[in-house]
Amino acid sequence: MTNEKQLVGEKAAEFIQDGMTVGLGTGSTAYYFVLALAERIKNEGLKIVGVPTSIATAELAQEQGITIRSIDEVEQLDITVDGTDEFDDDLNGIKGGGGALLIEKIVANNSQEIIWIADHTKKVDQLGAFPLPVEVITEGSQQLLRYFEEKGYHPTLRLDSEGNPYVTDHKHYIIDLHLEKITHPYDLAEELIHLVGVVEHGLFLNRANKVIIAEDDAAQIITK
Ligand code: ABF
Repeated sequence: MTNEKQLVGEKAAEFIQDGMTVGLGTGSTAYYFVLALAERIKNEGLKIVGVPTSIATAELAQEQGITIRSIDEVEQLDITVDGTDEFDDDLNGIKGGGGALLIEKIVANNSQEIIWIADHTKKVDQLGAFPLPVEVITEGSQQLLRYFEEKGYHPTLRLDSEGNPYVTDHKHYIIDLHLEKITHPYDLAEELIHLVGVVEHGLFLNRANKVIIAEDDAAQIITK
């Protein structure tokens, strides 16, 4: 059985051209993209600047010999390749299962093209089965939990492996909303982003241009 994550990661690396500035995603699928990109850089002498979306990806890219810059050290990105937790037919998605949604969204917002790479389990008819991550500052996070509880959003404060609150690269907490179904994602995104204490949420709406997904052991490209 082909490793779907590897298949789509390697396919995405084929879209990268010499001289590009490339957003490097986070997660176990983006891992394979970074490896495949590093291989192309080595074998073809490509001049690439990578902009990582997390500390973990920055470390991986450096280990692999990829030149990296922060988002503020580059003008604009040509392509960002990233994983996703869910995506629907409109190529709207939920991201942030890996805790990197804030920089992922900043990098995505500054990219000409966004390609998501996903195994077949990520394609859904309707967003929401995957808990929606909401990145919040630590101060007031209990108040936000109560607010989401009262709204019936079934919130949980994300914990780390030791049972302590999970802390993002930028020292925030994440509240996951177990909504099951998200019927009006644009309305929900609008509500969340205006709550005091919310830094960002994992609804990535109208951003991805392509999704590369593995189907029958082959990489399929879905475009909007
Ligand atoms: C990342 O890709 C995160 O936003 C998302 O959680 C992750 C998907 O993880 P994986 O590729 O490991 O399934 O961008």
